[in-house]
Amino acid sequence: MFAYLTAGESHGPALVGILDGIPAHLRLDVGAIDETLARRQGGYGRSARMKIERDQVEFLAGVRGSETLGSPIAVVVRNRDYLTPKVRALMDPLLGGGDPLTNPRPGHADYAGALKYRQRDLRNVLERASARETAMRVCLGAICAQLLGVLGIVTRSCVVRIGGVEAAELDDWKASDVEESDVRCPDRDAATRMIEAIDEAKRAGDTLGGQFLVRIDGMPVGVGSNRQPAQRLDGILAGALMGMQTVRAVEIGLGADVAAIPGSRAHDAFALDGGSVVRRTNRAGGIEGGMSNGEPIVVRVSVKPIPTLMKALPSVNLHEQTDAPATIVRSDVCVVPAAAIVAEAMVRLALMAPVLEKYGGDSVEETLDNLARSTQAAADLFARNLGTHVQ
Ligand code: EPS
Repeated sequence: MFAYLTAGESHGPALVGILDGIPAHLRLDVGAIDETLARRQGGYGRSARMKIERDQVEFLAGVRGSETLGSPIAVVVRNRDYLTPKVRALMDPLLGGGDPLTNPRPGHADYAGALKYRQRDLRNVLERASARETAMRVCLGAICAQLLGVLGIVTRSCVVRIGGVEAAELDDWKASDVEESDVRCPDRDAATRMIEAIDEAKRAGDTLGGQFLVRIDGMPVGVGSNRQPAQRLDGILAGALMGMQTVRAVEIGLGADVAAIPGSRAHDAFALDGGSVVRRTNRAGGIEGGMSNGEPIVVRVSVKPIPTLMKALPSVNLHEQTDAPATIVRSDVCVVPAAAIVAEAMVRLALMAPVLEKYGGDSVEETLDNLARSTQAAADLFARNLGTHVQ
């Protein structure tokens, strides 16, 4: 029903993506896709590579006159770095070559990938493992955002920790406060300290990880399913987010904190407010029984410090079988703000299958009709039930 694929090496000619299952008649705002791509390139602590790249989407298929056709969508984002003769000589798909990289970086895909694919040049592993590839995920996710937006489903993120600096607790935040911050943190005081921490890490040749929240508003009740483990919405979201290069932990609602508190403080009591059933808390983070429950979905994601350190970690030269520092390649000091943007994309991509499973539709109009009918039916069901009780 819905699928996507990406391909592309960090320093190859381009990143490409295919998105299959987007209904017909979605009017695309291409400027908004490019803006999202630019957002991923931003954030304090990125590498000099970001001055080279200016990611922009080009459509190859599935779109005509800025509207989706219902056929598979194919897109490309070109790597500007590839235009450099030195990079081209390394990475040309037919003629590329060069001295092998031999010293794996602890924490990176280098070592496991070399053994798995029997590659004597670590470059053949790291080119795909590089987070450059996330530009295409963000591109495809930005297309999905436009369909989800039509359905009223909006995903946002904000950074809440970089290294040892934590932002104040927050339930919600203003998107503009996030956009104005170089580290995508709405707590200004914490943001200043985060930037200082990144500067300090840079001076020390080190890197920093952190944490961000992803929040989905407008999700109708009943997306996802308790039918089978693979259909649970929490599992689907966690799997998608763990599918990012840097992610080490995903928590929903109270997350790991539920382990330490009694049931009386771990759940969200029901109450009646006028004719509506309401919750005063959202400890479950918007998902119960593997299904959306109508509350905002709130996910906390932890990412590791990236593994390329300018003050290289101890490693070995795999060719010479000698001790040697890990390979140093140009790298970022902190990718937490960028990772938050990638996480938004992963969430949007992950939501597509369960949302389309529930509402379906070959055209956006049909999907909207199905959503409206389903929402009305849910409201009617509750009213009828009350009626039956009264009789
Ligand atoms: C990356 C190393 C750096 C980052 C890159 C990810 O690239 P380079 O080696 O070309 O300087 O800038 O991230 C991106 C290119 C990007 O678009 O996010 C790595 O080793 O993972």
